[in-house]
Amino acid sequence: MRHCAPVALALVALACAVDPEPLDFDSPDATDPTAEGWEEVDTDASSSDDGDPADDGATPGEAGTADPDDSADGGTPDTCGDGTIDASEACDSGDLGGATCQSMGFDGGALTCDASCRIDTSACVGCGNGTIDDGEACDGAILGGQSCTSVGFEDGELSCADDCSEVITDACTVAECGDGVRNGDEVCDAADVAGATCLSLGFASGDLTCADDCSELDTSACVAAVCGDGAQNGDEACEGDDLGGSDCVDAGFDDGELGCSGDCTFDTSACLICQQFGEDCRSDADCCPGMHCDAFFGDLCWP
Ligand SMILES: [Ca+2]
Ligand SMILES: [Ca+2]
Ligand SMILES: [Ca+2]
Ligand SMILES: [Ca+2]
Repeated sequence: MRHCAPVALALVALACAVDPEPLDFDSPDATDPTAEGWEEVDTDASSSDDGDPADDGATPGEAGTADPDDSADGGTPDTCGDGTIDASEACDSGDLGGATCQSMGFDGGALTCDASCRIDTSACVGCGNGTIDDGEACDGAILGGQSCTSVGFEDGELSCADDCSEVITDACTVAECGDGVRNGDEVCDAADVAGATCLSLGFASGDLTCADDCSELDTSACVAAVCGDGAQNGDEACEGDDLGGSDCVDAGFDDGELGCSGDCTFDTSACLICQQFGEDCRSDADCCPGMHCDAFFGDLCWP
């Protein structure tokens, strides 16, 4: 008997003296490896012995009878893996102390005991196991890829019902024109004009706003670009000295001075088609300003 070995001699005597007790395990009830069996054993252990030495058969249930004795001794360390549920253990190996997935609140599945003698519900099936089982809409934080937006809302936090039967949309929000946030099908909402400005829309200045029904941007307060307002804006290529950063090369020429006409289009009359540094030439006139046609270098434009 395992429980006899580790205890002190005197205790061995006691334990062994008590051993005959498990007679009860021979009865139909006692063969049940359930919590009831435990209680019976306790009672047995405290009662005097029946004087039945024939009952030393080492069944798993019987091994369990040693634990109450051990804890009473206070001298035997609990050992996870010995098949006996000690005081500090919720289970041991195949002995789950009568617990089942159902008793742990699940619908079914296989309850097991982990290597640290703790109940392992990972193979249980039902609400709360962190897996969406058949018949469940979700399970805890596991929403199966669903979100407020996927179920028809615009924003917010989707959650799962306590019984896993459905997702909870209480914290989801709907798009509403006037809430100041561009959501749903809205083009804009109040001051949220999707990053656009009067300038980005081709106007000279002004404040861009949003239509009351959020369906479109309101440019009524934008100031139209006018050729003559002193700035290159709107569809204008240029205005006055404001060439919008362009030069003759941008306009397709080799060099020269780009200008702006009175109608805000480019004036390229001072732009030049000419040979640039290192290009062939026949006379100085072929070369762009600042260079001459150098015979020494084989008739190439040269500074
Ligand atoms: Ca144990
Ligand atoms: Ca589940
Ligand atoms: Ca809105
Ligand atoms: Ca202008």
